[in-house]
Amino acid sequence: MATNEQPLTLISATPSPFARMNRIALILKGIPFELQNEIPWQSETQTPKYNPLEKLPILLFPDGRAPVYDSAHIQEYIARKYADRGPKLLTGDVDLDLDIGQIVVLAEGLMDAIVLSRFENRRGEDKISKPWLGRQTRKIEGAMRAFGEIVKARVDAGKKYLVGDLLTNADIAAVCAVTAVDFFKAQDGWDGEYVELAKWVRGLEEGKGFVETRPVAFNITEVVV
Ligand SMILES: N[C@@H](CCC(=O)N[C@@H](CS)C(=O)NCC(=O)O)C(=O)O
Repeated sequence: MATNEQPLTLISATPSPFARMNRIALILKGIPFELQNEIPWQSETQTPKYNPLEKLPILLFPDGRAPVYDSAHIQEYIARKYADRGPKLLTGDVDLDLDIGQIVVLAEGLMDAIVLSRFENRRGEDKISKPWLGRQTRKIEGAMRAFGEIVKARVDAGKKYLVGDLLTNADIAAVCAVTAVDFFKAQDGWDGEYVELAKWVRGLEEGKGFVETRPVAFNITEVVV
C-alpha cells in the first residue's frame, strides 16, 4: 500500500449482503477505506445524494470524482484497479471471468429477491400480494438450487473455489447471498437440502474479510411500503 494513500469511502449498511461483497474485497486487498453506514430506507439517508437509484453500496473517491454504485460494478473495479494487491478476484481469462460474472449475477438476483420478499412481508397480512411473494420465493428457491448444484459439482471435482483454483468474486458473491438467506430467514431447511453448499459456505465464512463483515441487523423505524 502506498503510504500516502487516501482512504476510499463505502456507503454501506450493516446487514447489506451487497455492500458486504465490496467490504470483503477491500479488506482482502488491504485497501484503506472508511465505512459510512446508512439505513437506505429512512428519510435521513445520504444515499439518494450519490445514487439516483437510492441504493447502496456506493463507492466515494477521495479525489472528488463521481461516485460509483451497484455492488457488482464496484466489485469489478476493485478487482481490476488493485489487481496487484492481495487475491486477484478475477482471472483475466475472458471465459472464466464470464463464469465469475454469471455467478455474481445469480447472487445479486438472489439478494434482490430476499429484499423484495422481506418488504412484501412487512406490508401487513391484508396487503401482502401472495402471487408476488410466491414469485420471489420461486426465485430464492431456484437460486439456492442452482448454488447447491454449482457447489456440489465443484466439491465433487475436488475444487475449493467456484471458478478456477483461487478465490474470486464468484465465491465472495455466493457466500454473501447464501448467508443472507440465513440472516433474513428466507428459506427454511436449505442447509439440510444442500449439505455441500452449507459446508462450503461455513468454510469460507471463517476466512479473513468474511469474519469481520458478518451481517448485523438495523432497525427501520419508518414505513417503507
Ligand atoms: N443492484 C444493487 C442492489 C443494492 C440494494 O438493493 N441495496 C439495498 C440495501 S441492501 C438498498 O439500498 N435498497 C434501497 C432501495 O431499494 O431503495 C447493487 O447490487 O448494488
